[in-house]
Amino acid sequence: MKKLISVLTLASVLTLTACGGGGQSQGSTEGGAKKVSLKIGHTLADTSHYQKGMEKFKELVEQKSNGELTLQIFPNGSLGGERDMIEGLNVGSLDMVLTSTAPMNGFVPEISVVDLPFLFRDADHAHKVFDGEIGQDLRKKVEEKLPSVTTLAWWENGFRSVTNKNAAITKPEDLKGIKIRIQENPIHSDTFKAFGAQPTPMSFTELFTALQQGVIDAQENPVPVIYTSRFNEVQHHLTLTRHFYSPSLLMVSKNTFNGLTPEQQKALSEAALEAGKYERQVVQDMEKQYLTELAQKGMTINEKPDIQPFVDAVKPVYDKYQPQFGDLIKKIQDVK
Ligand code: EAX
Repeated sequence: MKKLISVLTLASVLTLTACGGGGQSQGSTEGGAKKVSLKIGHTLADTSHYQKGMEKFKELVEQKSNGELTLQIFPNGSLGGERDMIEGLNVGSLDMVLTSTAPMNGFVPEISVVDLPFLFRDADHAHKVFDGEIGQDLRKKVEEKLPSVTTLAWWENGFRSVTNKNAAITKPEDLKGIKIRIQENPIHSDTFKAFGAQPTPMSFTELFTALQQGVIDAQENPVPVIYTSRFNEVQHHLTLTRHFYSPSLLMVSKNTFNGLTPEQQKALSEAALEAGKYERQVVQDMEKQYLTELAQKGMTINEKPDIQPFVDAVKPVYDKYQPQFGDLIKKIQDVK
């Protein structure tokens, strides 16, 4: 099995290499400047919030660079799962990636403080954290641990909630023995073990098939992901646990970034920040719209579960990770 995994990982990195990093020149603009096309990958559907944010990012990048820069967007995990793409960025075989933070744990353990359950009160609290000093410090930490990566902006995946195939989840005990797919992250694993579930770490690219084949019973993701990845076709119950806030980080390979002119770097950085604000609004809009549509498509939705028993159940998770993250946990909680 180990041999198969290493062959598959090698194949993913080679695929990324074939796509090439460092930007690809695409002739010249009318003014004679070299045009550069940048490849950017993500795992979600081409109708998702990530995709909408990237289409806005592309529009802004072209506008701010006077046509010198453009993006080629690769959705649906076509360049691999998030860990593969982070690896590709790190080895310079991919220009840019938008990834949630959970799979980054293996590269930058410090960032996983944000993956603690029930850490963020609401989206406003999360945005204040990531747009402030803490968010900047976390970006610096990523760049220290991944020296061949430049971070551009915090975007958003959203608050993650649980879906299950056969029965509604109303209290932690309902998760006892349930095989639930989680992202590759130890805090996520400890959280669902604390609920009594059997967490199965898995790349997003394998998730729909695993649900369809019954290899796993349940999964957890934000509402826009559940809708645009059609999980309602293989999951019948949604409970708005909103147990993790899932931020996303937009990153560019340093090799690519350093190959741009200062004006192009400014255009890319400004566009990333502006598109991130737009993408966050898309998440909020999609959450409202898609909850209604998921119910219309036949999902049973528990919109107001009693969260306190879930919060009480994860106290041992905080006890375990407090020594690793120290007062940063309280700093995040105290952001008003
Ligand atoms: O970042 O793996 C997941 O469940 C994530 O929500 C997805 O890849 C988007």
